[in-house]
Amino acid sequence: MALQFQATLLPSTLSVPKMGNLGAVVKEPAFLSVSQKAKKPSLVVRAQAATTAAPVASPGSTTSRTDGKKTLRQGVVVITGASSGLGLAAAKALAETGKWHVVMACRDFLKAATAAKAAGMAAGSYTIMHLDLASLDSVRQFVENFRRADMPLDSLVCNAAIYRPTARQPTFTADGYEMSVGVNHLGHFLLARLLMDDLKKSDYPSRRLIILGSITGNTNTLAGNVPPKAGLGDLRGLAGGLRGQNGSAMIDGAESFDGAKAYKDSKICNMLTMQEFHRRFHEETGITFASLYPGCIATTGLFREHIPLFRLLFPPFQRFVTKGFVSEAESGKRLAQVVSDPSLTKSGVYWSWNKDSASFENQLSQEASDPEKARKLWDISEKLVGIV
Ligand code: LMG
Ligand code: NDP
Ligand code: PMR
Repeated sequence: MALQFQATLLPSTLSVPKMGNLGAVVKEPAFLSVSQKAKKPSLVVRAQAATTAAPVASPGSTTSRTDGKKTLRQGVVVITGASSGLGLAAAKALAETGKWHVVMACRDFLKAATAAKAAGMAAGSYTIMHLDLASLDSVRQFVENFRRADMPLDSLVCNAAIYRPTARQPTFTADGYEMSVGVNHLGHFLLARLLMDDLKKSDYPSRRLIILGSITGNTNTLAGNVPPKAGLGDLRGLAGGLRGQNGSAMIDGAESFDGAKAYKDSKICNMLTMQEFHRRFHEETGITFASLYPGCIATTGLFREHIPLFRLLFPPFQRFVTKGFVSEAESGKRLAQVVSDPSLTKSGVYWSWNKDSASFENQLSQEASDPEKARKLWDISEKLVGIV
């Protein structure tokens, strides 16, 4: 019944998904998911029924070969912030292997659809679902929608981020938390906590939860010593709710807001969170938890709020002076490796790459590997996102 309803509304270029309980998907009005095959995404959104075209081997089902051997089914990976930069490049790299169906979890639906198409991602190799990490309601809604789509979850990549280097005043998420930490850490913290149940259920041989870190959050490096330096202090600002007015918008409780520091602090939170997940869940679940510094991808949208002179000089500076520059395509391959390379199954690791683009286990700074701080961060974050 629901199926027929959809068929009459969707353009003929859309095919019906073959990955589970479609009826449940169709019933949900807020479900924003579009197939790349849709020629007119707006029509699809209005129809409120679109989901992905069927992947070649439908995710979730183990395909049998004629010789009787079982083939590994297509994995399903959710990547947040896959509408640009690293997330888009990794989505493309993974989708191109044919081994992965990519769920692009993005706040700007049409931007994501356009970006995927412009990147040349094959129709049917991905699904776009709405996720705004600046709203905890949206995070919960995303999880509900993802479950309704009836796909397994084999890997989750917490990649989205914002960086507000020139902001003099804090801005706040829907829940009233300072935006950089709210989006980069708290939104992802809730998402990852909720989706742990789904990762646990997956029968995929190597399930992974990956959270992006960065060199600039690590003060054991030169880059991490460029002012303003990251530092969470005793987390008093976070414990106070990062509200700004009658307290601090900064995690360490500092009086004045510093957008660049807030971003770097959020990256420490990302790296601490990965390790705390590892300590709490790896042994019990076998899930691999990892973080990484993919290199300096100086051309991405991350620097969109920086002054034009910075945006002009930063790429050549990184390319020729620090030599830490990496292209979006190369960084995408690196992240794809952390998602799917059979040799990168070690949990609790912060991956980096050397000049020959070979991965290695990197050392985190003292603060970014402090287990006591990680536990405290976990407890406070649970309260802030409403998990008790
Ligand atoms: C802040 O300024 C802003 O105030 C803030 O709003 C925010 O935007 C933030 O991180 C973002 O930046 C940073 C500012 C301060 O840095 C600059 O942008 C200055 C640029 C000066 C350029 C000179 C470089 C010369 C190279 C020429 C190449 C041309 C291209 C230039 C392009 C520039 C793009 C960046 O920075 C400073 O205060 C300058 C001091 C920086 C020194 C940092 C190094 C400290 C090293 C300490 C050593 C510690 C030892 C660590 C041990 C490691 C062991 C492995
Ligand atoms: P981009 O700005 O290109 O990509 C960030 C993505 O996050 C975009 O898709 C953006 O969506 C999305 N996003 C931002 N806010 C939200 C939100 N509220 N809800 C959902 N999605 C959101 O940056 P990068 O690709 O450079 O960054 C990706 C990751 O890599 C980040 O975690 C960053 O910290 C990390 N990293 C980047 C480095 C670099 O040199 N660039 C170095 C080290 C780490 P939209 O397209 O709608 O804006
Ligand atoms: Mg940094 C020595 C190597 C090195 C590397 C690998 C980076 C990466 N940076 C390095 C050095 C320097 N940077 C030096 C010497 C300076 C002073 C001139 C410098 C400056 C600088 C600025 C102003 N760098 C920056 C900024 C930013 O605004 C970026 C930032 O901090 O974003 C939070 C940034 C970065 N440098 C990097 C990387 C990877 C970034 C940005 C992205 C990130 O950490 O996610």
